[in-house]
Amino acid sequence: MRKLSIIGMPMDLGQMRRGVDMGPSAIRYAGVNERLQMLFDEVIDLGDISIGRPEVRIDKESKLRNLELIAEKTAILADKVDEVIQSGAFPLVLGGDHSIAIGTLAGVSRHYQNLGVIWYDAHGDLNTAETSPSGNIHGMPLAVSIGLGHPLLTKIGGYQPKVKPENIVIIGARSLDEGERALIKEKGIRVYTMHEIDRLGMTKVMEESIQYLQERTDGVHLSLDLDGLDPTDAPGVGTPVNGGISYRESHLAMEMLAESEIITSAEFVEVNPILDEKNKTASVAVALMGSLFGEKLL
Ligand code: 4U7
Ligand code: MN
Ligand code: MN
Ligand code: MN
Repeated sequence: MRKLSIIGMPMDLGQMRRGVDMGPSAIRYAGVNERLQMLFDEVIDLGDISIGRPEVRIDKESKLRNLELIAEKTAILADKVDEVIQSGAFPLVLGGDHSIAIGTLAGVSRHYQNLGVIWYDAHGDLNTAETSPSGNIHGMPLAVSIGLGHPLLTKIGGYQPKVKPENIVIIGARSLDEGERALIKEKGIRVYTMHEIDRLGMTKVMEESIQYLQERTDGVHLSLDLDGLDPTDAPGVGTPVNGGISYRESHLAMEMLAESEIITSAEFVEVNPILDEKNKTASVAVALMGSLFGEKLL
């Protein structure tokens, strides 16, 4: 029996633009439940994790903005994701800004010796307080997952790291900060930038990524930041970068992941309905989920 559980994580504390906390609503409004019900024996929408933060923010100058609240809320998400996996269902998390991945990965990685991660994103999200140009924690979750960053974040769940650098594949990168580039080289993280996607084509990029992860991991988490796509296809994101992955290429990538059957958990993040055009970005997210979970054209 194939089961899927949906968890909404309406958190916007990892960055400074309002609206990404409405991502889970926008994705539900775009029909995620209906779409995925066709593909699973059972889809359970667990609703949203309560963030309940006050409107006023205080630490505007911080190098780790909203650190304590993010640590508290992502730890709750980690336990929820853990519960879902224990129940035998596939966990699908709806963001929220990308800092939520700190929690998702903390929950998922308890269940795997050698968790793999596909980080589909215009950015590396490999900053620490020392390298971040913004102090926004949504630019740090991948660093946190390999054990780099503030202990309040790296130690969620009581152990670290959650993922080994060599088990990570970044796809779609085109905006990397200096410290992130250095870290990628130092740790040997596999990255397919837009250059490789243009040059090799998405088919080859996905074939290589899937083979690479199949050889060394026992489960693979897909962390899909909608800004990995080109802003013409996914305009409702807080940190758009031109020259991104196309809608079709993204579908192909999801279809190849479906065929490979390597994905064991997923999250779709950074959907911001306030910045969007008629819920286009949430609709793209739902369409990509369809392909990821095995929807066929024919
Ligand atoms: B996202 C940035 F400086 N790197 O750290 C930073 F360019 O989750 C952007 O990928 C981070 O959307 C973007 O603030 C985080 C910046
Ligand atoms: Mn991004
Ligand atoms: Mn991101
Ligand atoms: Mn973003």
